[in-house]
Order: sequence, then C-alpha cells, then structure tokens
Amino acid sequence: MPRLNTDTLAGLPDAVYQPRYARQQLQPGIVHLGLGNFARAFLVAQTEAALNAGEALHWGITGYGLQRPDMHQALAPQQGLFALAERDATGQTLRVVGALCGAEFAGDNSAALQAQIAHPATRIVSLTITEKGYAGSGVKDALPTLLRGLAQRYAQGLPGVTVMSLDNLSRNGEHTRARLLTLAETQPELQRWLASACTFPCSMVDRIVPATTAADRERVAAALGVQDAWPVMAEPYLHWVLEDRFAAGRPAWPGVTWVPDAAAVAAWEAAKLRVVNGAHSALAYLSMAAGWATVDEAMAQPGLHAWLQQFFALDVWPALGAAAPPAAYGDAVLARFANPALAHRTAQIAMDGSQKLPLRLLPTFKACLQSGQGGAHTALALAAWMQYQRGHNDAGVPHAVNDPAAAALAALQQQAQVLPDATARAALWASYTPVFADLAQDARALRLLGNALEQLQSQGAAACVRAGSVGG
Ligand code: CS2
Repeated sequence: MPRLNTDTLAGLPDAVYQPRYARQQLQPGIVHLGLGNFARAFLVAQTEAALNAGEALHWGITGYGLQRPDMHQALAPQQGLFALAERDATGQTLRVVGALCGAEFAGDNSAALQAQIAHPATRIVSLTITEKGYAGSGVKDALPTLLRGLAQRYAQGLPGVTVMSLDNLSRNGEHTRARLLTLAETQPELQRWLASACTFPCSMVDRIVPATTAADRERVAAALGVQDAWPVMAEPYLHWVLEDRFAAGRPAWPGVTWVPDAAAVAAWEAAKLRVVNGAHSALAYLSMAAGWATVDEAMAQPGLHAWLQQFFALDVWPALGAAAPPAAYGDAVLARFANPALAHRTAQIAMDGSQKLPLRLLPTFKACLQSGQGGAHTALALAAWMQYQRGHNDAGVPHAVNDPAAAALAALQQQAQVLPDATARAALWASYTPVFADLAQDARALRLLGNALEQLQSQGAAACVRAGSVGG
C-alpha cells in the first residue's frame, strides 16, 4: 500500500478532510516540544483548523520529539502529514492534518532545537512534556534545553516569545515561568529578559487522546487507501481555556475560551484536574486491580458509573466549593469515558501516578479532611494506587509499575508487604511525602486510607466498586 505523503494526498477519498490552505507556503512560527499524540490531536489539530479558516501561513509548527525518534521516523517520510480520526459510537471523522512543517527528533543533540527556538520567525514555543517533564525527572532536560534556546535568542538580540505550556498542571504557565527563572538563576540578565520580554500564558487543555494501536493503523489505512505510519485517535470533544497573553502574536485558534488572566484559568483548571483527571486516575487504579483493560470496559462494569457519581457528589464537588462547575459537567465527563470507540487503556492512565495524584486526587482528599465530610471514595482511589504498586492485579496477573519514582515506590512496596495489617500498610504509604505531603499526621486520613485498603485487600476492587465506599 502506498504511503501517506504530499504526492498521495490528491488521491484520498472525498470523505477525508484535507488541508484547504496553500501548504507549500507554510512557514514555522511555533516550535513544539514533546511531539506525542496529545500535541497532534490538540495543538496541531487546532492550528490546522485556524489555517483552514484562513489564518496567516506563518503559523506552521515544527514539532520535536524529546525521548524517542519514532515519531520523527514515522512522519518524516510523510512530510509531516498524519491522519486524525475523531471517534465515538456513531463512527469516525477522518482528516489529514498538514500544520506540521517538520517532525524532528531532538534526542541527545538538541542544537537544532535550540537554533529553532532562537530563529527570528519563532513566536511561540509550546510544551507537552507531561507532569514529570517539569519535575526534571522525566522528559529529559526539556526545560534546560528550552532555556538554552531562549538564551541563544536573547544573545542574538531577538524579541521575546510566548512559552505556552499545554500540560495538566495547575497554573501551568506560572509554573513554567518559575522553573525557567530558577534554572536561569546564575544569569540575571537573561532572567530579566525572560520576565519582561517573554510571556507564559496559563491554559486548561482537555481532550482524551489514547495511544495508537496496530488496529487503529489498519482501520485508518483501510479508510485512507494509503498507509499512515502513525495516525492519531481522539474523542470529538475538545476544550481549551487560554490566557490571552502572547508576546509576539498568536493564531486565531477556533473554539478557545479566552480569559484575561491566570486566575481565570485556575478555576477551570482545578475543575478539570479534579473531575476529568481525578476520575480518570481513580478509574485507572481500580481497573488495574480489577483487571479492566480499557476505560469503556470499566464504565460498563456494575456499579462503576454510580461509584464515580458518588465520588463526584460526596468528595469532588464539595471540595471544589466556589470553583465547582454545574453537575452536568460531571455527567458529560462520564459520557465521554463511556465512548466505546477509543479503547483508552487504563494502564496508560495509571502511569506516572506519583506525579499525577498530587494534582488530581490529593486536593480533593485534603479538602474532605478539612471539612470533616466525605473522602471515602477518594481514599479508595488512593488505596487502589497503593495496590497498583504490588505489580499485579487482584487475580495475580502481573503488570509493570510505570513511574519516574518506581525505585522509591518498589522499596516502599517491599516494606509494605511484610506489615501485618492494612492500617499499618496504609500508614506506611501515607508517609510517602512526594504524594501525600503531611497527611500521615492526620488521624482521619489514616483511618480512611486504612479502611479503604482493608476493603480492597479483603474483597477486591470489583466488589468494592459494587458496594460503594466504606466510611471512616
Ligand atoms: C489522562 C489524561 O493519561 C492520563 O493521565 O487522565 O491524559 C486525560 O485523558 C486528558 O487529560 C483529558 O483531557
């Protein structure tokens, strides 16, 4: 089968959407760090929509993979073209996206990436480097590399750029700014330039984008009539809240909720992290114990839908207080999770829990402890994360523990498994401060976590979900 590329575009079926702009004139104005599936189904897709609506052709994107050369290897022979399939129960909409001017691999030699950041035509540097990328423990050296590129830009006397984080962190723009300023500590002039000439808008990003499978590749190839080495699947839903603070202009991305400041993003961000991502992580760890492989498979299990509704009503919504969205937001999230066409793997969501839980579940849990109300459902989710560290599910089927803190977690698991009872085990896990901060000092926290772990151990996750959560 021929390959998707600029030559085979003309022969694609009519039902496949294609770039409607003069792609050969596209110039890169955006440098993207972390060219994975999420970036392609979100930033690249929305930039494509802007270009199709007549946006200036200097807003093309050069994307860089930071960890593996595989995306570069897949997309270079396709001149950056890839297919995006938006899927739900009713079928799929397929489009070939052209907004990538290049799909590069930065790897160990990041000189080209730094030069691109320092290029006069670059106006925006965007990031999807995942939670661990900011902690400096994962996506290797993304921020130091970014800083070197910006320093080169500054040294050349060029104007500032916008650094736009699109990761699931609270106050992601402010956080990125603070991290870069810290990294530039020994270079006060550069620091001043970063603070005054560059901007760091905060954003809330929401779209479910699973990893691509072999079956996805086949289904897309069948529909295209050509082979795309790395198509991307996504749900039709997309929500982007963005602080309108750009140092050197921006495309007119469609469908963005524009807000004037970081505080206005923060309310959306808290709701999204605790509702969408909180429920995702809760579902993922319960599923990893129960043996449910995908999110939609989990959603079809007896009791899980009701369990998540209770988690929202008793824990998440009261904890959000004034920032709480209408209850319909929660229902819509559960409907998105039930999408049968995504096959979003629970093991994928369960990755990197040490980085995710402090943003997704701990704020809810802390608020419940403070108010003295609720918290049992969140405790069950946290206890399921503890169970995940066993490295096997309730039926004994092994799984990898995928986490940048895996070594520390494995050491704790060694200690936990010889402790006599669930209360002691939960207390040991709760003493892991990178996730639980000082919660080990809180008697009610320990009671809730101990009860939850005890239930999971004695009954298994599937039965706990069916029964609802125990109190403490
Ligand atoms: C998921 C997110 O993998 C995960 O941890 O919770 O990627 C989630 O699908 C997106 O944030 C939805 O916007």
